[in-house]
Amino acid sequence: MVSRLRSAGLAEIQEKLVAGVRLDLADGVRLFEARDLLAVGWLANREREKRHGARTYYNFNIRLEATNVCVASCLLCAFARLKPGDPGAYTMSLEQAWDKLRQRVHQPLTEIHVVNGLHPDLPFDYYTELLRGFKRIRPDIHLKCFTAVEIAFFADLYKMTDEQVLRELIAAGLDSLPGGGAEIFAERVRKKIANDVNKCDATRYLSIHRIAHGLGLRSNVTMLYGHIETAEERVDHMLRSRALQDETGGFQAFIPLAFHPDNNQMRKLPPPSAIDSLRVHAVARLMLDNIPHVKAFWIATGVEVAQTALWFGVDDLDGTVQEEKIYHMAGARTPESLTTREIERLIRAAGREPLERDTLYNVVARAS
Ligand code: V47
Repeated sequence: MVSRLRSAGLAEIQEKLVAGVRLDLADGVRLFEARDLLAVGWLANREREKRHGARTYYNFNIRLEATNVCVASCLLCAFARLKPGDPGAYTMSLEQAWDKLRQRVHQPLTEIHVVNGLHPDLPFDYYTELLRGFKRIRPDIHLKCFTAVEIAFFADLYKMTDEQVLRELIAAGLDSLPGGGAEIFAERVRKKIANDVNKCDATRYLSIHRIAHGLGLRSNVTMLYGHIETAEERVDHMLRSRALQDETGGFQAFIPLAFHPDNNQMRKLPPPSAIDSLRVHAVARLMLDNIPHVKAFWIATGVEVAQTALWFGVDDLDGTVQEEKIYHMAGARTPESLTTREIERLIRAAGREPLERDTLYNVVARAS
Protein backbone atom coordinates (compact mmCIF):
# COMPACT_ATOMS: atom_id res chain seq x y z
CA MET A 1 0.00 0.00 0.00
CA VAL A 2 2.88 2.38 0.77
CA SER A 3 4.06 2.35 -2.85
CA ARG A 4 0.51 2.85 -4.09
CA LEU A 5 0.08 5.81 -1.76
CA ARG A 6 3.38 7.20 -3.03
CA SER A 7 2.34 6.91 -6.68
CA ALA A 8 -0.99 8.53 -5.77
CA GLY A 9 0.96 11.51 -4.38
CA LEU A 10 -0.33 10.78 -0.88
CA ALA A 11 2.86 9.62 0.88
CA GLU A 12 3.20 12.84 2.89
CA ILE A 13 -0.42 12.70 4.00
CA GLN A 14 0.01 9.07 5.00
CA GLU A 15 3.05 10.06 7.10
CA LYS A 16 1.13 12.88 8.78
CA LEU A 17 -1.75 10.54 9.61
CA VAL A 18 0.58 7.94 11.09
CA ALA A 19 2.34 10.62 13.16
CA GLY A 20 -0.99 12.09 14.32
CA VAL A 21 -0.28 15.43 12.59
CA ARG A 22 -3.38 17.32 11.47
CA LEU A 23 -4.11 17.70 7.79
CA ASP A 24 -4.31 21.25 6.46
CA LEU A 25 -6.06 23.01 3.57
CA ALA A 26 -3.43 21.96 1.01
CA ASP A 27 -3.66 18.32 2.15
CA GLY A 28 -7.44 18.38 1.78
CA VAL A 29 -7.20 19.80 -1.73
CA ARG A 30 -4.62 17.20 -2.64
CA LEU A 31 -6.99 14.44 -1.44
CA PHE A 32 -9.69 15.86 -3.70
CA GLU A 33 -7.30 16.04 -6.64
CA ALA A 34 -5.65 12.62 -6.26
CA ARG A 35 -6.83 10.37 -9.10
CA ASP A 36 -6.56 7.17 -7.09
CA LEU A 37 -9.89 7.13 -5.25
CA LEU A 38 -9.14 3.78 -3.66
CA ALA A 39 -5.96 5.14 -2.09
CA VAL A 40 -7.96 8.01 -0.55
CA GLY A 41 -10.59 5.51 0.57
CA TRP A 42 -7.97 3.24 2.09
CA LEU A 43 -6.65 6.08 4.24
CA ALA A 44 -10.16 7.11 5.29
CA ASN A 45 -11.12 3.54 6.08
CA ARG A 46 -8.12 3.17 8.34
CA GLU A 47 -9.23 6.26 10.32
CA ARG A 48 -12.78 4.91 10.44
CA GLU A 49 -11.67 1.52 11.71
CA LYS A 50 -9.35 3.11 14.30
CA ARG A 51 -12.41 4.78 15.83
CA HIS A 52 -15.22 2.33 15.17
CA GLY A 53 -13.84 -0.98 13.87
CA ALA A 54 -16.63 -2.52 11.77
CA ARG A 55 -19.36 -0.87 13.87
CA THR A 56 -21.95 0.97 11.78
CA TYR A 57 -24.70 2.99 13.39
CA TYR A 58 -28.26 3.69 12.40
CA ASN A 59 -31.26 5.18 14.16
CA PHE A 60 -34.96 4.33 14.27
CA ASN A 61 -36.30 7.80 13.45
CA ILE A 62 -38.92 9.80 11.62
CA ARG A 63 -38.70 13.05 9.75
CA LEU A 64 -41.29 15.77 10.09
CA GLU A 65 -41.49 18.94 8.02
CA ALA A 66 -44.39 20.81 9.64
CA THR A 67 -44.45 23.58 7.02
CA ASN A 68 -42.81 24.26 3.68
CA VAL A 69 -43.78 27.94 3.72
CA CYS A 70 -40.46 29.77 3.67
CA VAL A 71 -39.65 33.44 3.23
CA ALA A 72 -36.17 32.55 1.99
CA SER A 73 -35.76 31.74 -1.68
CA CYS A 74 -32.55 29.75 -1.89
CA LEU A 75 -31.67 28.66 -5.42
CA LEU A 76 -30.85 25.18 -4.19
CA CYS A 77 -34.25 24.41 -2.72
CA ALA A 78 -37.22 22.58 -4.27
CA PHE A 79 -39.13 22.22 -1.01
CA ALA A 80 -40.00 25.80 -0.07
CA ARG A 81 -43.11 27.77 -1.05
CA LEU A 82 -42.89 31.50 -0.54
CA LYS A 83 -46.32 32.22 0.91
CA PRO A 84 -49.21 30.38 2.53
CA GLY A 85 -51.71 29.69 -0.27
CA ASP A 86 -49.07 29.30 -2.99
CA PRO A 87 -49.54 26.08 -4.99
CA GLY A 88 -48.12 23.18 -2.99
CA ALA A 89 -47.71 25.23 0.21
CA TYR A 90 -48.72 23.49 3.44
CA THR A 91 -48.61 24.13 7.16
CA MET A 92 -49.69 21.39 9.53
CA SER A 93 -51.89 22.19 12.48
CA LEU A 94 -50.34 21.05 15.76
CA GLU A 95 -52.81 18.16 15.86
CA GLN A 96 -51.76 17.09 12.33
CA ALA A 97 -48.10 17.20 13.32
CA TRP A 98 -48.68 15.28 16.55
CA ASP A 99 -50.72 12.71 14.61
CA LYS A 100 -47.61 11.83 12.63
CA LEU A 101 -46.16 10.54 15.88
CA ARG A 102 -49.42 9.12 17.23
CA GLN A 103 -49.80 7.05 14.04
CA ARG A 104 -46.51 5.38 14.88
CA VAL A 105 -47.13 4.36 18.49
CA HIS A 106 -46.38 0.78 17.47
CA GLN A 107 -42.89 1.72 16.22
CA PRO A 108 -40.03 1.78 18.74
CA LEU A 109 -38.81 5.15 17.44
CA THR A 110 -36.13 6.94 19.41
CA GLU A 111 -35.92 10.24 17.46
CA ILE A 112 -38.00 12.81 15.59
CA HIS A 113 -36.04 15.06 13.28
CA VAL A 114 -37.96 18.26 12.53
CA VAL A 115 -36.95 20.80 9.85
CA ASN A 116 -39.27 23.53 8.60
CA GLY A 117 -39.47 26.40 6.19
CA LEU A 118 -39.05 29.91 7.62
CA HIS A 119 -42.76 30.70 8.10
CA PRO A 120 -43.44 34.45 8.52
CA ASP A 121 -46.74 34.24 10.44
CA LEU A 122 -46.68 31.41 12.95
CA PRO A 123 -46.37 32.43 16.61
CA PHE A 124 -43.37 31.18 18.60
CA ASP A 125 -45.81 29.12 20.70
CA TYR A 126 -46.46 26.94 17.67
CA TYR A 127 -42.91 25.57 17.94
CA THR A 128 -42.78 25.26 21.74
CA GLU A 129 -46.22 23.56 21.73
CA LEU A 130 -45.10 21.27 18.91
CA LEU A 131 -42.25 20.03 21.10
CA ARG A 132 -44.36 19.80 24.28
CA GLY A 133 -47.00 17.78 22.43
CA PHE A 134 -44.42 15.30 21.11
CA LYS A 135 -43.10 14.78 24.63
CA ARG A 136 -46.64 14.29 25.98
CA ILE A 137 -47.22 11.56 23.38
CA ARG A 138 -43.80 9.94 23.83
CA PRO A 139 -41.88 11.29 26.84
CA ASP A 140 -38.82 9.20 25.95
CA ILE A 141 -38.49 10.42 22.34
CA HIS A 142 -35.44 12.52 21.42
CA LEU A 143 -36.36 15.81 19.73
CA LYS A 144 -33.70 16.78 17.15
CA CYS A 145 -35.37 19.88 15.81
CA PHE A 146 -34.74 23.16 13.96
CA THR A 147 -31.62 24.04 12.02
CA ALA A 148 -29.44 26.96 13.08
CA VAL A 149 -31.04 28.88 10.20
CA GLU A 150 -34.45 28.43 11.84
CA ILE A 151 -33.10 29.42 15.26
CA ALA A 152 -31.67 32.65 13.79
CA PHE A 153 -34.95 33.34 12.01
CA PHE A 154 -36.95 32.82 15.23
CA ALA A 155 -34.63 35.18 17.08
CA ASP A 156 -35.08 37.93 14.48
CA LEU A 157 -38.83 37.42 14.05
CA TYR A 158 -39.76 37.12 17.72
CA LYS A 159 -37.19 39.71 18.91
CA MET A 160 -35.12 37.43 21.09
CA THR A 161 -31.44 36.57 21.19
CA ASP A 162 -30.29 33.27 19.69
CA GLU A 163 -29.58 32.07 23.22
CA GLN A 164 -33.07 33.00 24.47
CA VAL A 165 -34.65 31.08 21.60
CA LEU A 166 -32.56 28.03 22.39
CA ARG A 167 -33.32 28.25 26.13
CA GLU A 168 -37.09 28.45 25.48
CA LEU A 169 -36.99 25.54 23.07
CA ILE A 170 -34.94 23.48 25.52
CA ALA A 171 -37.50 24.24 28.24
CA ALA A 172 -40.17 22.93 25.83
CA GLY A 173 -38.28 19.67 25.21
CA LEU A 174 -35.63 20.31 22.51
CA ASP A 175 -32.84 17.73 22.90
CA SER A 176 -30.44 18.48 20.05
CA LEU A 177 -29.98 20.42 16.81
CA PRO A 178 -29.75 18.85 13.36
CA GLY A 179 -27.02 20.06 11.03
CA GLY A 180 -29.08 21.51 8.19
CA GLY A 181 -28.64 24.97 6.73
CA ALA A 182 -24.84 24.90 6.63
CA GLU A 183 -24.73 24.56 2.82
CA ILE A 184 -21.22 25.84 2.07
CA PHE A 185 -19.71 28.29 4.54
CA ALA A 186 -17.58 30.13 1.94
CA GLU A 187 -19.18 33.52 1.22
CA ARG A 188 -18.71 33.29 -2.55
CA VAL A 189 -20.89 30.18 -2.80
CA ARG A 190 -23.32 30.92 0.01
CA LYS A 191 -24.11 34.26 -1.61
CA LYS A 192 -25.01 32.53 -4.85
CA ILE A 193 -26.96 29.48 -3.75
CA ALA A 194 -28.54 30.66 -0.51
CA ASN A 195 -28.58 34.42 -0.74
CA ASP A 196 -31.46 35.63 1.36
CA VAL A 197 -31.58 38.14 4.18
CA ASN A 198 -33.61 35.62 6.15
CA LYS A 199 -30.95 32.93 5.93
CA CYS A 200 -28.19 33.35 8.49
CA ASP A 201 -24.58 33.47 7.35
CA ALA A 202 -21.85 30.98 8.21
CA THR A 203 -20.64 32.94 11.25
CA ARG A 204 -24.08 32.96 12.83
CA TYR A 205 -24.68 29.29 11.94
CA LEU A 206 -21.51 28.38 13.78
CA SER A 207 -22.26 30.78 16.63
CA ILE A 208 -25.68 29.16 17.19
CA HIS A 209 -24.08 25.72 17.35
CA ARG A 210 -21.50 27.14 19.79
CA ILE A 211 -24.27 28.50 22.02
CA ALA A 212 -26.22 25.24 21.77
CA HIS A 213 -23.15 23.24 22.77
CA GLY A 214 -22.63 25.62 25.71
CA LEU A 215 -26.20 24.94 26.83
CA GLY A 216 -25.48 21.21 26.82
CA LEU A 217 -27.01 20.27 23.46
CA ARG A 218 -25.27 18.10 20.91
CA SER A 219 -25.60 18.84 17.20
CA ASN A 220 -24.52 17.81 13.72
CA VAL A 221 -22.95 19.79 10.90
CA THR A 222 -23.76 19.25 7.22
CA MET A 223 -22.12 20.29 3.94
CA LEU A 224 -24.05 20.55 0.69
CA TYR A 225 -21.72 19.43 -2.13
CA GLY A 226 -21.83 18.87 -5.85
CA HIS A 227 -22.95 22.24 -7.20
CA ILE A 228 -20.65 25.25 -7.75
CA GLU A 229 -18.21 24.83 -4.88
CA THR A 230 -14.47 24.25 -5.38
CA ALA A 231 -12.29 21.71 -3.59
CA GLU A 232 -10.80 24.57 -1.52
CA GLU A 233 -14.27 25.65 -0.44
CA ARG A 234 -15.17 22.11 0.62
CA VAL A 235 -12.01 21.82 2.68
CA ASP A 236 -12.52 25.29 4.15
CA HIS A 237 -16.00 24.18 5.25
CA MET A 238 -14.51 21.14 6.95
CA LEU A 239 -11.82 23.23 8.63
CA ARG A 240 -14.37 25.73 10.01
CA SER A 241 -16.35 22.81 11.42
CA ARG A 242 -13.17 21.35 12.91
CA ALA A 243 -12.24 24.66 14.52
CA LEU A 244 -15.59 24.94 16.32
CA GLN A 245 -15.31 21.33 17.40
CA ASP A 246 -11.90 22.14 18.95
CA GLU A 247 -13.66 24.78 21.04
CA THR A 248 -16.77 22.90 22.13
CA GLY A 249 -16.64 19.19 21.30
CA GLY A 250 -20.39 19.35 20.68
CA PHE A 251 -20.66 18.03 17.12
CA GLN A 252 -21.53 14.37 16.89
CA ALA A 253 -21.51 13.85 13.15
CA PHE A 254 -20.41 15.50 9.92
CA ILE A 255 -22.92 14.87 7.14
CA PRO A 256 -22.05 15.59 3.51
CA LEU A 257 -25.30 16.18 1.58
CA ALA A 258 -25.32 15.43 -2.16
CA PHE A 259 -26.96 18.21 -4.15
CA HIS A 260 -30.17 17.24 -6.00
CA PRO A 261 -30.88 19.51 -8.97
CA ASP A 262 -34.53 18.74 -9.85
CA ASN A 263 -37.31 21.32 -9.45
CA ASN A 264 -35.07 24.09 -8.19
CA GLN A 265 -33.34 27.07 -9.76
CA MET A 266 -30.07 25.19 -10.17
CA ARG A 267 -31.60 22.44 -12.29
CA LYS A 268 -29.11 22.86 -15.12
CA LEU A 269 -26.37 21.34 -12.97
CA PRO A 270 -25.70 17.60 -13.12
CA PRO A 271 -25.99 15.77 -9.77
CA PRO A 272 -22.70 14.72 -8.13
CA SER A 273 -21.33 11.36 -9.28
CA ALA A 274 -20.94 8.31 -7.05
CA ILE A 275 -17.17 8.78 -7.27
CA ASP A 276 -17.45 12.34 -6.00
CA SER A 277 -19.75 11.29 -3.16
CA LEU A 278 -17.36 8.57 -2.00
CA ARG A 279 -14.47 11.02 -2.12
CA VAL A 280 -16.26 13.74 -0.15
CA HIS A 281 -17.11 11.32 2.66
CA ALA A 282 -13.56 9.96 2.69
CA VAL A 283 -11.94 13.41 2.79
CA ALA A 284 -14.31 14.45 5.58
CA ARG A 285 -13.17 11.46 7.66
CA LEU A 286 -9.55 12.42 7.08
CA MET A 287 -9.85 16.16 7.76
CA LEU A 288 -12.18 15.93 10.76
CA ASP A 289 -9.99 14.20 13.28
CA ASN A 290 -12.11 15.53 16.15
CA ILE A 291 -15.68 14.77 15.00
CA PRO A 292 -16.58 11.22 16.01
CA HIS A 293 -18.93 10.21 13.20
CA VAL A 294 -19.20 10.69 9.44
CA LYS A 295 -22.73 10.01 8.27
CA ALA A 296 -23.86 9.06 4.76
CA PHE A 297 -27.43 10.30 4.40
CA TRP A 298 -28.64 7.49 2.11
CA ILE A 299 -31.63 9.54 0.95
CA ALA A 300 -29.20 12.03 -0.61
CA THR A 301 -26.37 9.75 -1.83
CA GLY A 302 -28.55 6.82 -2.87
CA VAL A 303 -28.60 3.55 -0.96
CA GLU A 304 -25.83 1.86 -2.94
CA VAL A 305 -23.37 4.73 -2.58
CA ALA A 306 -24.13 5.01 1.15
CA GLN A 307 -23.47 1.29 1.53
CA THR A 308 -20.18 1.52 -0.39
CA ALA A 309 -19.20 4.58 1.65
CA LEU A 310 -18.96 2.27 4.67
CA TRP A 311 -15.49 1.51 3.25
CA PHE A 312 -14.75 5.20 2.58
CA GLY A 313 -14.78 6.63 6.09
CA VAL A 314 -18.49 6.42 6.92
CA ASP A 315 -19.70 4.74 10.12
CA ASP A 316 -23.31 5.99 10.26
CA LEU A 317 -26.28 5.69 7.88
CA ASP A 318 -28.74 8.04 9.63
CA GLY A 319 -31.78 5.78 9.93
CA THR A 320 -35.23 4.78 8.83
CA VAL A 321 -36.09 8.48 8.12
CA GLN A 322 -39.72 8.03 6.88
CA GLU A 323 -41.68 10.84 5.20
CA GLU A 324 -38.68 12.80 3.92
CA LYS A 325 -39.74 15.65 1.60
CA ILE A 326 -36.80 18.01 0.97
CA TYR A 327 -34.87 15.53 -1.21
CA HIS A 328 -37.85 13.84 -2.79
CA MET A 329 -39.16 17.19 -4.00
CA ALA A 330 -35.68 17.80 -5.47
CA GLY A 331 -35.76 14.59 -7.46
CA ALA A 332 -34.37 11.91 -5.12
CA ARG A 333 -35.31 8.46 -6.38
CA THR A 334 -34.37 6.73 -3.14
CA PRO A 335 -37.17 5.14 -1.11
CA GLU A 336 -38.87 7.42 1.44
CA SER A 337 -37.93 5.07 4.22
CA LEU A 338 -36.03 1.89 4.98
CA THR A 339 -37.00 -0.60 7.67
CA THR A 340 -34.47 -1.40 10.38
CA ARG A 341 -34.25 -4.90 8.90
CA GLU A 342 -33.36 -3.47 5.46
CA ILE A 343 -30.73 -1.15 6.95
CA GLU A 344 -29.20 -4.03 8.92
CA ARG A 345 -29.15 -6.21 5.83
CA LEU A 346 -27.34 -3.65 3.73
CA ILE A 347 -24.78 -2.97 6.47
CA ARG A 348 -24.13 -6.71 6.88
CA ALA A 349 -23.89 -7.16 3.10
CA ALA A 350 -21.09 -4.56 3.18
CA GLY A 351 -19.22 -6.70 5.72
CA ARG A 352 -19.94 -4.30 8.57
CA GLU A 353 -21.63 -4.69 11.94
CA PRO A 354 -25.00 -2.91 12.34
CA LEU A 355 -25.80 -1.25 15.64
CA GLU A 356 -28.98 0.61 16.37
CA ARG A 357 -28.15 3.82 18.23
CA ASP A 358 -30.14 6.58 19.82
CA THR A 359 -29.45 10.18 18.81
CA LEU A 360 -26.59 10.43 21.31
CA TYR A 361 -24.95 7.24 19.99
CA ASN A 362 -25.92 5.03 22.92
CA VAL A 363 -26.50 1.54 21.57
CA VAL A 364 -30.16 0.55 21.74
CA ALA A 365 -30.61 -2.99 22.93
CA ARG A 366 -33.85 -4.59 21.80
CA ALA A 367 -35.31 -7.85 22.95
CA SER A 368 -35.56 -9.99 19.80
O1 V47 B 1 -30.06 22.41 4.90
C1 V47 B 1 -32.09 21.37 0.48
C2 V47 B 1 -30.37 20.40 2.05
C3 V47 B 1 -30.76 20.20 4.24
C4 V47 B 1 -31.52 20.39 -1.35
O2 V47 B 1 -28.54 16.56 11.25
C5 V47 B 1 -30.71 19.93 -0.32
O3 V47 B 1 -28.81 14.40 11.26
C6 V47 B 1 -29.61 18.57 -1.75
O4 V47 B 1 -29.79 19.02 7.05
N1 V47 B 1 -30.34 18.97 -2.80
C7 V47 B 1 -31.71 19.64 5.27
N2 V47 B 1 -29.76 19.02 -0.51
C8 V47 B 1 -31.39 18.18 5.59
C9 V47 B 1 -30.36 18.06 6.67
C10 V47 B 1 -30.06 16.76 7.31
C11 V47 B 1 -30.24 15.57 6.63
C12 V47 B 1 -29.95 14.38 7.29
C13 V47 B 1 -29.50 14.35 8.58
C14 V47 B 1 -29.32 15.55 9.26
C15 V47 B 1 -28.85 15.53 10.68
C16 V47 B 1 -29.57 16.76 8.62
O5 V47 B 1 -31.10 19.68 2.99
C17 V47 B 1 -30.75 21.67 3.98
C18 V47 B 1 -30.03 21.73 2.65
O6 V47 B 1 -28.65 21.76 2.83
N3 V47 B 1 -31.08 20.57 0.78
N4 V47 B 1 -32.38 21.26 -0.82
C19 V47 B 1 -31.32 19.89 -2.65
N5 V47 B 1 -32.02 20.32 -3.70
